[in-house]
Amino acid sequence: MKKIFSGVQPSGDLHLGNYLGAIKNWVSMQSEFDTTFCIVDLHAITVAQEPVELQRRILDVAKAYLALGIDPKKSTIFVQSDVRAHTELCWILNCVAARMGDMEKMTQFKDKSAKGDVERASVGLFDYPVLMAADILLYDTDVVPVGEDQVQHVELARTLARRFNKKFGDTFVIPQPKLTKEGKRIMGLDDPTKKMSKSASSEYNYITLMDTPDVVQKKIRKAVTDSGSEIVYSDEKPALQNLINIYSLFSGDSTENIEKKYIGKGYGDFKNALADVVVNFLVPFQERVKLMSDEDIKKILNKGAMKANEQAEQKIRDVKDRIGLVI
Ligand code: AQP
Repeated sequence: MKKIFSGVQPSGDLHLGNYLGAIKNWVSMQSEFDTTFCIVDLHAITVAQEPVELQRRILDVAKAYLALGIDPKKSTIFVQSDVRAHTELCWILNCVAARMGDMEKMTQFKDKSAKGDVERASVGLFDYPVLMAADILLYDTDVVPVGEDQVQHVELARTLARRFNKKFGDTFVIPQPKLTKEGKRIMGLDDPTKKMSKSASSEYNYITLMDTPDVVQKKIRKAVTDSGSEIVYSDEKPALQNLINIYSLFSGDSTENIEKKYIGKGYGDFKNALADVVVNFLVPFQERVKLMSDEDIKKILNKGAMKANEQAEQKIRDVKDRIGLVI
C-alpha cells in the first residue's frame, strides 16, 4: 500500500481552502492508502502564537479532521511535537542535505516575512521547509496531498531525499505532491490574486469552517466580483471563477452545469445560492464538532503518536547510523 502523509498548522481556524485544497482529498484516500495525518504544531510556532490559544487550536484541528471524515481506524492522526524524531531529522537535514541556496528560493518565506519585518522573522520560519521535509521523509511517504502553495516545499523534500540518498545510500523514499484540480488554490474572497489564508489581515479574505450561517452569508455577499454580471467560468473573471470553484466542489455540480443553471441570473442570485451550499456543508460539520470531547480526542492523538513514534524511531536510527552518529 502506498503511503500518504500530510498536515495542517494549528495557526488559526481552518478555512475552506484548507478543506477543499487538502483535507477533502485526504478523506477519499483513506481506503486506498496507508494514511498518516499530522497536526503540525511546530510549524505553527514559526510565527508568534498565544500558548493557551495554541493548545485550544491543536485540539480544534484534531476535531475538525475527525468531523470532516478522517477516520482514526483507517488513518494515523497525531501531533507533530509528540514525535521528537521530526526535529531531530530536521536538524540532520539542515546540516547534511539542505543548502542556503535551496532555502533562499522558497517563496512562502518571502511572502510571510514580507508581511512583517524580515529582520524580525524567526529563523524557524526560514527553516520551515526543512522541517516539512523531515515530516514527510520520516514515514517513507510516497504521496503528499497538498494545496498548490506547498508544492515548492514538497519539491525541496524530494531534493533533500535525493541528495541524502546519493551521499549515504538509499534511505528515503522520494515523495510526490498531489493536487486536486479546482481546489488546489482557493483564492481570498477579498482579493482573487492571493490565496485564502488563515493569517490574512482581513476576515473577509476567508470563510472558516466554524463561521455561523450569518457570517458566511455576509462574507459571500461582500466577496469581490468582476465587471459584468453574467455567471461565466473564465480566467478573465478570476473572482467569479473562484466562487464557482467553491460552489462546484461543495455541490458536486460541474462548472459547465453551474454556468447553465445561472444563465439570465446575476451575481446576487449566484452568491445567495453559494452561501446556501456552503452553509449546508458547515452546519452539520459544526454539529459533529460540538459532540466531541477533548478527552476522547486526546486518547486518539496519544494512540496516533505511539504508532507514529514507532515508525519514526526506526527511520531516525537508520539515518543516524548512516551519517556516523551511532557508535
Ligand atoms: N487557499 C488555499 N487553497 C488550497 N489549499 C490551501 N491550503 C492552504 N490554503 C489553501 C492547503 O491546506 C493545507 C494546510 O495548510 P497549512 O495550515 O499547513 O498552511 P498554509 O498552506 O500556510 O495555510 P494557510 O491557511 O495560509 O495558513 P497560514 O496563514 O497560517 O500560513 C496545505 O496542504 C495547504 O496547501
